[in-house]
Amino acid sequence: MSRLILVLGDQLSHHIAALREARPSDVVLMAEVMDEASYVRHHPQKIAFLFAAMRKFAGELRARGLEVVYTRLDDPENSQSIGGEILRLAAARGLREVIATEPGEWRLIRALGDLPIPVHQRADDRFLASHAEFEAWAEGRKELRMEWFYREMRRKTGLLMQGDQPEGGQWNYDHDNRKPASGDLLRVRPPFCEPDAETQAVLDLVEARFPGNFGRLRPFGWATDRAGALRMLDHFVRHALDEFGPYQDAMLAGDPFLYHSLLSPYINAGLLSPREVCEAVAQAYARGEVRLNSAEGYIRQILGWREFMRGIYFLEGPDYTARNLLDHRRDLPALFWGARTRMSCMAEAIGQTRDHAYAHHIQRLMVTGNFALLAGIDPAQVHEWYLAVYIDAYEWVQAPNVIGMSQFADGGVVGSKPYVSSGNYINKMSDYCKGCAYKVAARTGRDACPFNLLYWDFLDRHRERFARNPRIGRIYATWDRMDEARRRTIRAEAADFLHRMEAGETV
Ligand code: FAD
Ligand code: DLZ
Ligand code: SF4
Repeated sequence: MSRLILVLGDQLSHHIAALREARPSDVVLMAEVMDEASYVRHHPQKIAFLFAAMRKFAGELRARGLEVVYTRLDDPENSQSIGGEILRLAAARGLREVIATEPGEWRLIRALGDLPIPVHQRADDRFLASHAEFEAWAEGRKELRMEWFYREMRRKTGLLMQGDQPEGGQWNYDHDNRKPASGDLLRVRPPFCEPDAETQAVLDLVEARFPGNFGRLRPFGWATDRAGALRMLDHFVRHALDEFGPYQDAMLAGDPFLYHSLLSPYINAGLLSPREVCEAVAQAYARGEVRLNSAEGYIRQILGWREFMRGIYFLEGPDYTARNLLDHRRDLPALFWGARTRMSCMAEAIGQTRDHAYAHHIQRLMVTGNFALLAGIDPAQVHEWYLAVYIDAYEWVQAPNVIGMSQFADGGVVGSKPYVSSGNYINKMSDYCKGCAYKVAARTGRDACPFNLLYWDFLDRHRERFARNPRIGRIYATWDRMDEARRRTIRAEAADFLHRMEAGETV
């Protein structure tokens, strides 16, 4: 009996569980549908990347002898939902069973489960830790901390291990990292993949169908197939990995990528496997081409953070994205959608997001995320923004990063303290403040850096919650040492800033 094999847009791997089961008589379904392309207003480059990669992957499957039914967005028969396309194909071909790989979002897991046809959702074993392994690790722990989970994963995979000991004697070399960067004319930029005819056709489609979405569609330079993604990996390992560690937290005006890998879109969509990326990095270290603090730092991001975040998303359940521990209610201001701002750090991070559908981790966490948290923005709106604007954004990874790590809306499941800072941190790690209309050294007054005002205002508002936090509580001694008049000024100026921002003034 033939079965329907479902392959979603972020499951573009020949080794994905559902495809491993495919028999010659089965029919593979891939579908471009409006439901997926519009559950948030995705950045045009994100839609174009996925549609182009889906079309090319369908071609590869056919070349391997599989029958693929591929629905294009403009197909007049398109029901515009994954469920609708499953039922349409099943009815047309008399298929009675669906084999799928578990989607990375509760919404779609439920939608598949609710269909009036049996859908067998196989475990997505691209991830190195299964749900059961993560649950077993989390069971009975008072706090879930990435570092402990990461060590388990190092032991499990043997990556950068000498027997049962970590390479070099330590698990983590971050004390050698976190340096600010300076302009370097010799820095090699990531390759730009010139779109071929198939990608051009997708770009035209996206331009016509998603005209109002935030973000520039062109120039579009992402790879859209496995061969291209492998070239990106090779380029990163050769030209950027060695410097990745020291400069992973640095930010520079006009340099959106620094030494970052830009591999997240390919890993998340299935074009690269997390394990092969980690192995390529470990091998470069073994060949003596890159320093240990860079190799370890990079592998920790994938083996540690990426797997940990996915574990949290599935452990915490479908209500996770609705959490709002700090009861933040303010609307996301227009500057997140590109309205002019005088804050040069925000203009840089949001500008490159508009142009490339990309910002690196510290920009997401310590610039835009930090601002949203300090300003008390509704985390559901912050969540929707991040899910929309980044090319690598899928709920399983984006939600724990935003609701948990960045907005502290989950009450400390992901992190033990909120990631907040005044302008000092941004000034230390970037050159943004030099070109800013505000003065980072000014704590109050007309030119005071908004991060300075909002930082103290945030801590003051949430004193009851954070004063006893062992990692942040001591900061209240500094606040208490300020005289009352200064504290009143900070509160009043922060309120004025937020008021002007809400009124749509350029801030
Ligand atoms: P690099 O700096 O080169 O890092 C290497 C790889 O490590 C990445 O490709 C990624 O696979 C992994 N990685 C690093 N940090 C994390 C992390 N915190 N969680 C999961 N994987 C990580 N990552 C996404 O893939 N999708 C998202 O939607 C996403 N949203 C984020 C939102 C916020 C507020 C924050 C703070 C982080 C978010 N991240 C997200 C994590 C991280 O910022 C991106 O993975 C990274 O910037 C991707 O660029 P890169 O490939 O150049 O990463
Ligand atoms: C993100 C996305 C978009 C924009 N479009 C499609 C699509 O048309 N068809 C499809 O199969 N998948 C798409 N995706 C990826 C899904 O939204 C993703 O599989 C789920 O969010 C689960 O991670
Ligand atoms: Fe950002 Fe403040 Fe620095 Fe301006 S002065 S770039 S607002 S941190």
